[in-house]
Parts: sequence; structure tokens; C-alpha cells
Amino acid sequence: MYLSSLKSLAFLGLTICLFTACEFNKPTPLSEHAIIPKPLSVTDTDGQFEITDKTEIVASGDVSSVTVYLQEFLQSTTGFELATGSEATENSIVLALEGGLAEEGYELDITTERVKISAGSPAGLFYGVQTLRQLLPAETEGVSSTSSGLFLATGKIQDAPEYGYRGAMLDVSRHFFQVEDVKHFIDLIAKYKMNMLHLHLSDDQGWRIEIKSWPLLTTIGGSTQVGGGEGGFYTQEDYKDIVAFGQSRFITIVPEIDMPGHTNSALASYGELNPGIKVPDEGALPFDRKEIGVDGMATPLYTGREVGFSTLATDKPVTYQFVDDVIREISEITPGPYFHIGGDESHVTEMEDYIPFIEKAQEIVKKYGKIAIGWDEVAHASLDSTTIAQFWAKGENAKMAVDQGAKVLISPATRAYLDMQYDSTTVLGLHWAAYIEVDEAYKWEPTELVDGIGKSDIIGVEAPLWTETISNRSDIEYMIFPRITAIAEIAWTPKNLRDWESYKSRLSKHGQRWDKMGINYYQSPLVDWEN
Ligand code: TNX
Repeated sequence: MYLSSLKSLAFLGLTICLFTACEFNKPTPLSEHAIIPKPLSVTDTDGQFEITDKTEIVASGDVSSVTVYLQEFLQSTTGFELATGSEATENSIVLALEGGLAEEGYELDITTERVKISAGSPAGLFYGVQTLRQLLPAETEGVSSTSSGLFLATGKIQDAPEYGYRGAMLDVSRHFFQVEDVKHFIDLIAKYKMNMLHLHLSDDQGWRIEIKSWPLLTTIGGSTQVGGGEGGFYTQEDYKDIVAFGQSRFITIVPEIDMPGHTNSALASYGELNPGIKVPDEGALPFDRKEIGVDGMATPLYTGREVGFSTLATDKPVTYQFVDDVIREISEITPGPYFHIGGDESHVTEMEDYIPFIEKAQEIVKKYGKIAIGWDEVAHASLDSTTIAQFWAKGENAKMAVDQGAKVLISPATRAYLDMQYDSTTVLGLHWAAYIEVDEAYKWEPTELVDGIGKSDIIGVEAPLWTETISNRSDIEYMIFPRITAIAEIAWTPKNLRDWESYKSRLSKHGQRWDKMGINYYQSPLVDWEN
């Protein structure tokens, strides 16, 4: 009796073994992969392709940056130095530029002989490569760990983004981040098919970009940060380096100079920009700032967190010379189409001064060939039809912008602000807008936020990371992961294909990838992380 049950147990074990061994060699069907953002369509066929050290990358057209990205990725993780060729063989990865495909869309077609990524643009090919990357085992996100068994199931993925603007914002003013940290940020958001990085380059606490015609902005205005640390700034060469790295990852840099409020760092550098405002009631300002009440006097540097107390002198010609120089110098080194003029929380600028200021700034942006973006308050001004209002707080402002014919960029603080705490136990971050758990970051739809604002009014979605409480790379990672992937999916995948249960289960597998990449992320209790 005893013996026979032992025997049947052994038999059972053997069967499971055989079964799993046989399953082990069979790659996961494409449709069962945890791809984020979720693609438009995935079809399985019954076969497999193996990437080996003999696989060749075959590229047509000028797609060298994508080829190099793919080569470098496979080399760093597998040690394979894949050769490039011009003719597809029975073991190739083909990158093909083809007409007739959606802007930024791609098709990934895997047969037993080749992987073929076709797209209408190099960006589309890059997104195809990102999908391919997510089809490979999590180990490939580490360094030189896998060199065999890189099997892909055969089948086809067709994909294209819902929105053309899929972005994140990094506030480098409240805390300064080195060029290498910004590049790292770019690298991370590109993996989730985002294509815009908005850099918040100035605020009360720090001016972070060299302006050659106004050098004190950085030497004085860039010399500190929240909490009193040493701050820092990007030279124009540094900025160009960030822009170029962004291009290698198909990320466009959107520079922001916040005006006319949030300008203490400029007022501390050049007193002539200070209007000498009538200081509101005692205690209304975050600290003793008598200089701000004196016309033409430079203010002290500011390292606190409260804002809304500063304004440029909106009636002085020198202010417009300043605004013109700043927009001109930055526009000259910004290949992307946008220039962000801020415009938020200008609490000490009278509305009658604010409106003409925004209108003039908007004109200057246009003069230098860029499209202006402003936080939703700019809708109080008369907007050019090309100007974009970034909805962060007030639906009525966003609606006012749309009623003027402008488009909106969607960044609701209650859903998309990556500096909001996950819950009441989160140590970093703020919670003035909301606590934002992963489900809250995921379960919303851009076209359903404001009555009267629909798909055709929206250019896309952006997730801002404000950094009053965030001062290093690891903190950045913790606040953005996993929520950045939720926002990336909202911007890429149409509503009818998005579903929390599916996202949550796909997300549970990305933790392993982040572990391999050494990323610090929030292990939300809502997700059953596979480790
Ligand atoms: C509001 S969002 C701000 C920022 C702060 C942020 C903190 C916006 C346009 N203004 O100045 O950093 O809240 O969450």
C-alpha cells in the first residue's frame, strides 16, 4: 500500500517534470506577455525564433540610432555582438522603414526565421524595439546575465499610440539634478514609449539654465535649492547634451521658464526685474521679504517650499528684454517645437498685469519659432490658437482655453502628479492634491475629466514630478515607479483596451525587470509582485 502510493507519487513527479520541461522550452505566447503600454493587437502563431550570437540586425534606411540602441542593449545583457547586414537571412532582426503606417506606430512580426519590425518612422522602430525588449526574459534587463535561451514565440503585434504627446516633467529647480540623472530619467521613460520630457528649469528656489546675456541668473540664482543645498545649473553645452541624449531615445525636451510668478531666483539675481510689490498682510509671505516690496532691489535667495510670493515687474521694458533674451537663447538650443512659459500661481501679480504679460510672452515664443505651453491659468489671457494650456488644477481654465481654440495637455494633479504620496505612510512627497495609489494613477481617462473637452482638444498626457521633497536618483525612481507606467499606458493605449485587472497583472511582472535594472520602486500592496 505504502509502496504503491510512493510509486504513483514518483510517476506523478516524473510526468510533471516531463510536462514542465517540455513547457519550459516553449516560449510564452506573445499574447501572454506583460507588455506595458498594452499594444493595439497581438496575434499568436505556433512557432519560435531564437536570438543567438549569429543573429544579424538588418536595417533599411537611416535608422542607425535604433540599430545602435538594439545592439548595445543585447550586447550589455547577453554579451552578443550582433553584426549588421543589409539582406535578411534565416536568422535576422529586420528594422524596416515603410510607408502607410501610423506616425510612431509599428508592426512587430516574428516568424521562425526572422523578427521584423516595420514602422513609418525611426521612432516607431524604436517603440517596436521596446516591445521586443519586454518579450525577452526579465534577466535581460541585468548586465551580462543571459546568453542562451532567448526564444521568442512567433506571431504579430500591431501598435500605435493614442496621443502624440506622452510625457513626464522633472522639476530640476527645487532640487538640482546632474546631467547623468536627467539622462537616466530619459532612459527610463523611453522604455514605456513616452516621447516628451518637460524640464522645469526655473522657480523661486533656483535658476538652472545658463543664459549668456544674463549671467547672474545662474551664478546667483542657481546657487542654492530647497533646504539650502548648493543647487547647480546646466551650461548651454550640458543642455545640448541632454537634448542629444533625448534624441537618441526619441524624447523631445520641453524647456520651461516659469513666469511671471515663481521667479524669486531671477529677482535675486537682477533687482531691476523686481517691481516692488505691495506686500500683502503681515504673515502672508513665507518669510521676511521686505526687499520684495522695494522697486528695483534684489531679493534674498529663497530655499523654502511655499511659493506664490514673487513676480516679475510686468510694466518695465527691461522685463521684456529679459524675457526675450531668455526665450531666444533657450529656443536656439531647443530643436523641439515647444517652449513652456509657466504662468501658474502668480498670486501677487494683479490679473490686469498678468494677462498682458502672458500675451507678450506668448508672442515672443512665437517670434522664436516655438509653440507656447502654459499652466492652465494662462487661459485667462487671450490665447493664440497654437498655444497649449496644461490642465493641472482647474477644469474651468482648461475649458476657457479650449473655448478659445487652444489645445490642452492633460496633467491632473489628483491623478498624474508623481510627487503626490501613495498613501499616508509614504515618507517622500506631498499630498495637497491627493494620495495617489497605483490604481488611482491608472483608472482615469483624459477625455472624461472636463465637460466639453474631448479627444480632438487634447494633445496628450504628462506626469509631472515636483521635487520639493526629492533630492536624489533613488527618490525619483521611488516616486515615479510604478505610476509612470500607468500614465504611459493612458497616453498610449486607447480606453477600450485598458483595464485595471490586466494592467495590475502585467505590472506584477515588471518588478523583476526593475530589480534587474537596480530601480528603487514602490511595492504597492495592490499588486501581487512576482519576484
Ligand atoms: C503646484 S503644479 C505647483 C508647483 C509645486 C507643486 C507641488 C503647478 C503648476 N504648480 O509649483 O511644485 O504644486 O505639488
